[in-house]
Amino acid sequence: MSELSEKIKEAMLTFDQEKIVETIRKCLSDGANPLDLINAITVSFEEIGDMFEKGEIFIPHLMIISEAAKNAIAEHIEPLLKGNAERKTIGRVVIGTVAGDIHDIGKSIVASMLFSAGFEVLDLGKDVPVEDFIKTVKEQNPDIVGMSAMITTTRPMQEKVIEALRSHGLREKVKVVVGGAPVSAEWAEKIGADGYAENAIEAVKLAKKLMEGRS
Ligand code: B12
Repeated sequence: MSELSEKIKEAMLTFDQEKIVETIRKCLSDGANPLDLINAITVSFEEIGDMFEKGEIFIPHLMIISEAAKNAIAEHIEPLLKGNAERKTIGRVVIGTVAGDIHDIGKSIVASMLFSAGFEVLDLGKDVPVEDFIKTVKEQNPDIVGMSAMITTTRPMQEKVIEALRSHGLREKVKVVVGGAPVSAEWAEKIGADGYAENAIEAVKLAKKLMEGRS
């Protein structure tokens, strides 16, 4: 674990929201690069997730930590990413966390990074029903649909959306990218997605690559 992730994990384990937000803010004012900071937060969350799995911490703890991290990202990190954005739209993305799944921190980071890379991003939020993905694709005609799933039991919803795109005759019109903790390149291939990305930086690279050849 890097020094940055250690620092953030330590703050997270105080379960003090102000302390968590302040630590993240301070890392930035001490010169941490926003992208490194996002990576460090992700690594800290992995450790926190392991502690949760072992029964060392519980849902209320996770909720306190995730709310603080979300606030810190929205208030202090995202403005930096968006501020750097050179606004020329290179494609339109619809993104959301699949039905039954309320994890949205990673999805929102991916959405912000895509925005800052020049994509127009329509974020449908979390717990998004299959029909909402379909309706939005019909109405907004995006280039890419991105789906996040964080639980093994919600992962199959990504496949359901792809099946629904197919049955509505929309599958050939959009590229589909998937991500989230239980998602892998193998899974993406199995369900017929066009790509998988492990993190937000890779997600941007993937989205740009998928735009090649689209008009
Ligand atoms: C925070 C958290 C919560 C918070 C979520 C708050 C929020 N607003 O998001 C709360 C407390 C609400 C929560 C609830 C639950 N959680 Co939870 N949670 C986590 C935790 C600790 C961190 C997730 C996180 O935000 N990580 C930080 C972000 C930055 O990383 P990320 O999400 O992975 O996103 C990155 C990549 O995955 C990728 N990515 C993400 N989405 C997308 C989308 C696309 C298109 C692409 C290309 C890439 C991409 O890029 C992102 C940025 O780099 C994880 C542990 C873990 N290892 O992930 C457990 C974890 C996901 N939760 C888990 C569980 C079990 C639950 C609950 C079912 C618990 C319960 N019994 O109620 C509930 C689920 C409720 C529901 N119906 O959704 C399990 C899932 C286990 C499994 N294999 O299925 C995990 C893995 C913990 C564990 N080890 O047991 N949780």
